[in-house]
Amino acid sequence: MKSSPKSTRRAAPPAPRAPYFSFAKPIRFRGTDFKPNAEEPFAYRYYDKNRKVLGKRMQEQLRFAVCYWHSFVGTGMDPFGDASFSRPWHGAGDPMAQALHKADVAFDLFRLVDAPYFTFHDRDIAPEGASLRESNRNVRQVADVFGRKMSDTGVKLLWGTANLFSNRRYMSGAATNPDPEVFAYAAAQVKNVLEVTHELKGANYVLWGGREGYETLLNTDLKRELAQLGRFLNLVVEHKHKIGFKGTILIEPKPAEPTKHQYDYDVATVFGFLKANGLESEVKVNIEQNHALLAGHTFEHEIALANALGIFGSLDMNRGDEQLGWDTDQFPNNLQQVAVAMYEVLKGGGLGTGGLNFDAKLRRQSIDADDLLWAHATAMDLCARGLLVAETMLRDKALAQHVATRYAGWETARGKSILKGKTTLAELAREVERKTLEPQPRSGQQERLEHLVNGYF
Ligand code: XUL
Ligand code: CO
Repeated sequence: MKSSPKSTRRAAPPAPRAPYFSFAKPIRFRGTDFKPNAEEPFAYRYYDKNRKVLGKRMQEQLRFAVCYWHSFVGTGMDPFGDASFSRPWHGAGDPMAQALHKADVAFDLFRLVDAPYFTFHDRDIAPEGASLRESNRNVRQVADVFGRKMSDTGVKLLWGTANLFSNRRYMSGAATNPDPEVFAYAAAQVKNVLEVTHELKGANYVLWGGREGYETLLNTDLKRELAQLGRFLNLVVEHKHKIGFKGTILIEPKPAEPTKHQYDYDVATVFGFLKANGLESEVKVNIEQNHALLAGHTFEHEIALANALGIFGSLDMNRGDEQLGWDTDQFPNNLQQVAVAMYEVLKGGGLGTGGLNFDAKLRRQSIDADDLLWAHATAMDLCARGLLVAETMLRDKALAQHVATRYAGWETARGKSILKGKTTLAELAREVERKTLEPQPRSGQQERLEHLVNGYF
């Protein structure tokens, strides 16, 4: 008996899927008078993307990005409990088909909240294969789909990154692994994602050293590991130039978690590391609010320092919890925190190639599909409101004037000559010894300034 030729019978196209979200139309700007109703449960009250803020459209000042990992990969799992979200593309099934389903839902979310950018790790978008070659092929396949969806929708890539921390091969580090073969594997993985990011016209490429640190110094050659990390970063920068990638390479500081100590501890540490490796004009920082808190800093401190050092790159917007000392990655919802952070961003000249990436995850009990929409849209509106407050702070100039007056002495000939190195330590000492009057302390007026800032809300 002859078997029927396979080519004559084509598989039936998959049945159309029901939309994942209940919102059909993109969320619109309606202004502060907007009242929610059954037809339109949410509208932007502050995020008016075309409104000009300091000469730029709000969309360009804020450059919002949705992150792939928390929103579409995260399952709601915590150290004590299993998945709670039950996304249809999770669980058993063909992993590539699931990746494509996930991509459809992701681009639907971008459309509905009107997010201009997104971010991803290679492992978020496509399944890991049996070999690196296969994994890379999967990533490229999904990236091709992204490319088409991006040109259809106008959504852009804020940054891509490689996941060098989930697989057990990286348990002792990627670039800082005691085994050079793991270093090589990580390099191969980064090469692929950097090239994919370049092809998708990403504005930046991020390196977060999740496992680049140590659990105990007892088994760690710290000096050697730092040298490995420096070499790795140089390789990435060399390859960036070789392929002509014009985006910014960013390091994302974090002091700990998952490891006890991470080498990219905070902005100051990263700057020292860049200097030591001659990369301070090549690489900038992606600062995350919750990471700043874990390092014992405020978000605005890290932004101000990065601006002062000339390495400010981009922001991962989220927030930690006052009582929990770990990376809770909550969606930002504290107006004052956002406003003072945006004030530092604007003072530094804005986001440049960076953006506001919501590296934030839904709480474990927020299990409805629409919770993803609510979380992003409300966070976007809050950030827009924070931007407007920051604009007022900047335009009002009262804070800037206070600071200028406080440092006015350094603008005099005397102050300038000291800074220019025209006076020696001995000369300064002689001058002071000749004087009879002490310098007079002046108030820092902190409470008054805090009151001033409260008035901007
Ligand atoms: C981890 C973290 C990462 C980076 C990208 O705390 O923030 O998701 O943003 O690897
Ligand atoms: Co982050």
